Amino acid sequence: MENSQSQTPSPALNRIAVIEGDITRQRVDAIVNAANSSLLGGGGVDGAIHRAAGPQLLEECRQLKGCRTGEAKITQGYKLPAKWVIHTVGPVWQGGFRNEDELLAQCYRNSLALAELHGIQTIAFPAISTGAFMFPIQRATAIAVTEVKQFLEKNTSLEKVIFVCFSSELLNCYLQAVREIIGANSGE
Ligand code: AR6
Repeated sequence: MENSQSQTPSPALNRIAVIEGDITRQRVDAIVNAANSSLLGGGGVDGAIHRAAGPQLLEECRQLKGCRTGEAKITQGYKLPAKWVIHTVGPVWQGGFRNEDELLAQCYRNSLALAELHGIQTIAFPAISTGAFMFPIQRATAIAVTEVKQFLEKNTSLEKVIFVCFSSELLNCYLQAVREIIGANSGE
């Protein structure tokens, strides 16, 4: 029987990559930081980014006067290979009844909008909220892939969005989400 589904490839296809690695090593225009609302550093990916960027990052972050959950702010990357850091604050998982899904989606939307505004062509995301903030991984990766896909369908300036996974479990979740939501396998 003929496949009745549309054969038109999504414009997101080929512009999304999923890799296992350390986001601080990525040679991209911007990396995204899963920060907290103080923007003054912390553990996890936030701590790694501040360590790799050096103390000037904290100095610039101090000027920003914090960031609300779901919003995003941009700084330079200093000693990082990335020129920019986009800091966003994911929601703390509280069982799913505190608007966590929408707030996480906003992190991706607002980070991508800032990237577009700054002419960024390549951007790497960590799995926002899935560490200290305890957002369930499968649910978080589905939201991440959905938001990036929707953004890429309208945007033409972003060339590559990379999901950087800090574990093979996360890598498998992203690959599955990409298969289910975009309909193709993406990876390197
Ligand atoms: N590269 C890529 N991903 C990483 C790296 C790295 N170097 N290090 C950790 N991850 P988390 P959150 C992954 O806890 O849940 C901080 O203290 C990690 O495996 O960094 O949003 C902030 O200051 C996980 O999948 O961020 C906040 O207080 C993902 O990054 C709070 O944690 C996110 O884990 C934010 O919590």
